[in-house]
Amino acid sequence: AAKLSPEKLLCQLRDRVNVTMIEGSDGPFDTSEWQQYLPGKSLNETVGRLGHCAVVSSAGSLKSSHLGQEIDSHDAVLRFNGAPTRGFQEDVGQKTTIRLVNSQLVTVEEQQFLREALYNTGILIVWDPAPYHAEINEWYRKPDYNFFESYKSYRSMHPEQPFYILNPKMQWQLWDILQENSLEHIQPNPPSSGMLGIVIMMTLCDEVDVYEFLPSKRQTDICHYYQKFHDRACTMGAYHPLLFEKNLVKHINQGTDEDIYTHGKVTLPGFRNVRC
Ligand code: NCC
Repeated sequence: AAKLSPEKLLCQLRDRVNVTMIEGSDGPFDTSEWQQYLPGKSLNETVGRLGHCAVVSSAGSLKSSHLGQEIDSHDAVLRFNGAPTRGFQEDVGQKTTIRLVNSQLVTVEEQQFLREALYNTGILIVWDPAPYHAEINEWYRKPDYNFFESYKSYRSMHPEQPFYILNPKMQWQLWDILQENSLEHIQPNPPSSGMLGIVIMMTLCDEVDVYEFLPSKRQTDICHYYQKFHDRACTMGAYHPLLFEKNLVKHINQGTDEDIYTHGKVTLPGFRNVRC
């Protein structure tokens, strides 16, 4: 497979990856029960048109980065899973506009998820690994983690906080593009929360700065900036095709290599600024 030019790749991402949230009119969610739980407003209506956005990976290399002020200067900031800001503002900032969480966290760590104040800020989006190109109905019957009850509990406790379920079709549309643009065979597992979050922000924003997804000179085996846990797989990937995701993001980066080295920063255009 020959690699596409960065311009063509951006067009493929724009035209083939459908970033949508589950709505009350979608298949198994079109019941009167689900209408009570799904947000009334669409994500687009909730966030409006966003200018400059930041995506903050959870990598250990954010430690001692002093990127907090720069990150907070963006109009909107997306963070992942249980990544905290309190106590880490100097390095990661304090603004959280969107938090993307995986279904494992919502299910396995349900007690913390329902209790910790960390999750009460900003807009929540949960995603779950679906079978390859499955219809919503099939996925609904056998989700990877059955997070639906926990989702409903959270919605009952925080009815005013927007909380969306990512349409699972997106992950495989994105995976196909990753595979087509890689020379090797990629394990058939969905992209990481990091890669999904990047593409979500590219649909909402004019421009997206991504921090420490491509590691800077601070690269480390420490998994997260908020934990003392060492594992190389966090940066290189094990279950998720992280290495392939990072190669693709490097390919479409519009910033400089210097920015990657010093800030772990990549700059990507929003899809509305991509001309095909
Ligand atoms: O670790 P995690 O990811 O929450 O990190 C969020 C995203 O940041 C990027 N990252 C992280 C660490 C690192 N050293 N380099 C990075 O580039 C990745 O893009 C990553 O997606 C996930 O993707 O949802 C993941 O979630 C965790 C875990 O479930 C949550 O943190 C909740 O506790 C997974 N870890 C385990 O299951 C043990 C991880 O594999 C993927």
